[in-house]
This record gives sequence, C-alpha cells and structure tokens, in this order.
Amino acid sequence: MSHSKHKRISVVGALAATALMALAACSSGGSTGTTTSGAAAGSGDKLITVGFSQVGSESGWRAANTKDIQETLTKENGFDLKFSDAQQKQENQIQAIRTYIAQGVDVIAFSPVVESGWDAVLEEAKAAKIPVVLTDRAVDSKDTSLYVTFLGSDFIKEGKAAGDWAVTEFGDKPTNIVELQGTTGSAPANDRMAGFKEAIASHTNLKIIASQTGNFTRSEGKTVMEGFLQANPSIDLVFAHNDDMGLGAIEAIEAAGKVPGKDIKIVTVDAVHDGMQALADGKINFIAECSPLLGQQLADVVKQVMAGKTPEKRIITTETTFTQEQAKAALPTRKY
Ligand code: GZL
Repeated sequence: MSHSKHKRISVVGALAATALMALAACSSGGSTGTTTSGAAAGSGDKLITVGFSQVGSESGWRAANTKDIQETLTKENGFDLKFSDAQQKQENQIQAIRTYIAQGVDVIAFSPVVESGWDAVLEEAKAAKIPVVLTDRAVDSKDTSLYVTFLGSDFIKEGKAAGDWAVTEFGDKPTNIVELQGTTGSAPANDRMAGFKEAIASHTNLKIIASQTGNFTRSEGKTVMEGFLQANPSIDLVFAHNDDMGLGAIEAIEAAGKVPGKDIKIVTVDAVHDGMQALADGKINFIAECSPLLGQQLADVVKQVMAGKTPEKRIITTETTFTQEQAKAALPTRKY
C-alpha cells in the first residue's frame, strides 16, 4: 500500500476516533457542553431543586434579600430555584411549602412571616424526607428536628444596639419614646423589642410611651406615626424596627412641621440604602445593621445538606451599626 494511501487511512481513522470521543463526552455531560438539565458545563450533575417561600415584598430589606437569593441560587451555580412571594400571609407560605412537598423538591427554604403555627406543615416536610432551611426569621417550634438550620441575624442584639445608643444619646434626660413595631408575632419584632427594652431597663428616664405595629412598611409606619404625634405632644425619640417604618415616620414628622433627627430623633434597624441616605442626611440618628445578603450562606447550606453533611443548627450573620458620619462614608460602596 502506497505511503499516501496509508496516510489517508490513518487520517480518516484519527478523525473517526475524535468524533466518537466527542459524541461520548456530550452524552455523559462531559466537558464539551451543558447537559440537557442545563447544569454548568463540565459538571454533569443534576440541578438541586430548592423551593423557597419568601415573606413578601414589604420593605427595601426584603427586596434586597430576594434579589440576593435569586442571583445566587442560579442554574449556573447548580440550582433550580422555585420562588414564591406570600404577600406577608402565613397561609400562603404554608400552601407554598405543601406545593414544594408535592413537587418533591430536594430542599425547602423559607423566611417564616411569624414565629408560630408551623409544626404541622414542617411535620409533613419531615415525613416526605425533605430537609427545611430557615432563613432570616425563626419559628418557635419546640421540635428542632423539623428544620436543618436557622440562618439569619440576632434580632435581640440589633434591638439592644439601638437601645444602647439611646442610653448614650439621652443620658439622664427625661425621654419619651414611641415604638414602631414590625409585623406582630414575627421574630424580628419580638426580639428587637426585647433587646431594646433590655438595654433601657435600668434607665428609668427613658420611657416607651406608645408602641404599635407598622408591619415593616413605610406607609403603615407613616400612618402610625401620625397617630402618635396627634396623641403625644412631647416625643423625643422614635424606635422603628426597620428603616422603612422610620422613613414613613420622617414623612409624618415633617408634615407636622417638626425636624426629624433634631426635634424628634430616630433610631432604626436594617441599614438599607434609603435608610442610610436618610442617616447621612441627618434625618435618622443611628441604624443597627441587619444584612439581607443571605444567598451565599443559603447556597452553601443546601450543598452541605445534599452532600449528606450536617450544617450548624444556628448560623448568625455578622453585622455592625452606623452613625451619621459612618453612613456618609459607607454609602458609595454599599451593595444594597
Ligand atoms: C429582618 C427581616 C425584617 C427586616 C424588615 O431579618 O425579617 O423584615 O428588618 C423586613 O425590613 O421587612
């Protein structure tokens, strides 16, 4: 056989071998492209389906929390995220969790709008052998086997930070405080109130003269503050359980012809952009941070669970506090 013919046969053979290898790689989800499930190229792994029930869209914090979760639990990162917004109604969250159980998702995660009333549906998830991750807010279930972990802030610490600031700011001066509470029965409302009261307990000159829920929203915070202003001629400080209610209080205070941050001081929790801007502008006096950026920690916990590992039962997010000067410095680089 001539050299050239030998050459032709060896070239054809090599091409055929290459084509066969490429075909084999594709079908096994190998490095030549994504598998049908859309998993990242080269991973070949099935996507992890996560059913997430979100509280709602009540505040700037919630919007930042939702954005971070949706931008982290992506197909590129190995997840198939099923996401539902409960419009701050527990019955909607319970229904969403039951739907995820029926769909047979790999993991259920949710931020419980209130602390109580979850045992039955969590028992159903347990019976279906679907692990549950609590993010942001806690439940008061006595049976902690009903969830893998609670990932979120220490709300008592946040309330205490706000109270400690008030003690320093007002010293021995007689001080009338009105409290804009978060959603009734929610962990952040219960714990921030407890932390704040603990901080001021031994300072009898600091008196909470009125408390009412503004449900973590700007509009309800404004309405409640209007009522406080009509009923109480002398208010020195507003303690709002989140920035959004504090921003609503600013609108009410200005409408009453008073200067927020001066005539009536304001301390809030969260440190979302609009709150930090009001702090920098001198309309809020102090903010205890509550980070909404829980997406990466949630992704890590889910992957640990899927790998058969046991995450810590309680994962606390790290946070700080902001004065007006610190807000001016932090604003340009804040992620939310
Ligand atoms: C706290 C979170 C609270 C925020 C509010 O982790 O649950 O709910 O403080 C939000 O802004 O509405």
